[in-house]
Amino acid sequence: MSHIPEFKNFIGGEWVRSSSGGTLENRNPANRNEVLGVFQKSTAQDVESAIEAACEAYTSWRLIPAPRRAEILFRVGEILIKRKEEFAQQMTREMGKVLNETRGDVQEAIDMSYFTAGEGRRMYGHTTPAELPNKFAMSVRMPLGVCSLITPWNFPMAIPSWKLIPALVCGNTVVFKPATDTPHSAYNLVKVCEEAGIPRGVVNFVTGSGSEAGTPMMTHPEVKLVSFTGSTEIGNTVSRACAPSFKHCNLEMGGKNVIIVMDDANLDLAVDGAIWGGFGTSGQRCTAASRVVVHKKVLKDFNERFVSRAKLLRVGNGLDPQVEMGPVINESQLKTVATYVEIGKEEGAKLVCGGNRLEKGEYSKGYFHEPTIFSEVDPEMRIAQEEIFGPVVSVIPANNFEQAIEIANNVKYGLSAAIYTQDVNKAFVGMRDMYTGIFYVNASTIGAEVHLPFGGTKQTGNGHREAGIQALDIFSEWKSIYVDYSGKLQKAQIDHE
Ligand code: UN1
Repeated sequence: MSHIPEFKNFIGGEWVRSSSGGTLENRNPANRNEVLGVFQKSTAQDVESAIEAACEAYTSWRLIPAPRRAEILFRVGEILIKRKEEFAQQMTREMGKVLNETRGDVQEAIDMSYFTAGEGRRMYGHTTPAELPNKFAMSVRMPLGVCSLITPWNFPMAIPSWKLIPALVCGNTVVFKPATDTPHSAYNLVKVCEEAGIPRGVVNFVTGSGSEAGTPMMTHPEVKLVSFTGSTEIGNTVSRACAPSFKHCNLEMGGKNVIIVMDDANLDLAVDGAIWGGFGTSGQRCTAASRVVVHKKVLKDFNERFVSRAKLLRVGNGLDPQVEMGPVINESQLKTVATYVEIGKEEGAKLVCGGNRLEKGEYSKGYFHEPTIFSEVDPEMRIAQEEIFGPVVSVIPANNFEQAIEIANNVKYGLSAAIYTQDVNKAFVGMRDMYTGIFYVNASTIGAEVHLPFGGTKQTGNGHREAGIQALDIFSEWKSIYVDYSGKLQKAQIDHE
């Protein structure tokens, strides 16, 4: 048996074992017999130590000028570039998505490092005239303190970077707990932070399950903010845990994203978009296009092309350059997909592609599922309403544009939506009327860029936006400052004559 490496927690600048003495295996979802490493099975006590270390480091980190903090973060980007291929390979091994996509994931962390490092020299506040003579008024951003970062497995380096890098540039310190399925990519990012010269205790890293270790991340009095990406269900728990002590909490949760295909659409392009949006990352993106609302005039044509393309998709181990779709993350996710396929059938939707787990030959050791398409889906069906997070797409017919928009909006989530049309007027109505945080014209629902705000409406989020300069609003608080240099008592609103 080959040697299985052990990875430790990172607390106060030291790589340490969990106080539980236990470890968790990290396995390859394309081959569950392959153990990639063992990671610490952390306890609440480990998390508390991490919070204390973060708290101590905060006293000096917040005083380092933001441009200096940003220089270190720029170095994070430089190191990530050098190690992009290695990290992408390791990411494909630990979570299955194809190499091109894991390269993109690492690239997203690089983009975030460079973009946010620039903010170190901006982080603009305002100066504004005061209403009284010889008085100066301005607003500045200040850090919050210790931030808890809880991240998912589908973008195991990109999403942590969306939280970590802006948190640090603003002067916060962090305790970071990645998803149990993807500790290795998170470890790689933390290791890079150490190598880039981030001081001890500024970034603390604990692995393990949320139910065993997560509570202090949401309840400890020194934690000022919890930043969470994951399911709406767990987001609800996080939100409730934060409420009694009024901790800030930013939540990025589920989606039921939609592509609208109008009768004047370039159908080849629309099919490309539906394939990429529906089956990229095996449908395991918050932004995945799990619904396609198609104008009835082009429905038959669209369905034929969409199904024939989906049937050609090569499913397999993401390390193989020929493969277009990898496995899903784990057994439980595979069961969820199978359950929704059954629900779709029972609801009377027409299964026109896939529908089965792949189990034979090269698939026997992994969590593989066929690209699956239901047509003739009623917008009220559960498969058209609930997030599946797997390679299952529902095609929903629409009689006209207005109905398409109505169907598209009629879900409890509001992350991403897209329209394929050649009609500029319809494109603009879509931009205005789709109540989502992200909207695409003639492009699929996935592939947001780091310098624009990312997040959604309704049950997708709680009003925040990550990425862009908007992320600074999550990781800092405003302070308004008045300097009175009149040498006498001046009363705002009252000394008005
Ligand atoms: C997610 O699925 O949680 O826009 C994030 C996209 C990617 C990020 C997805 N850049 O699809």
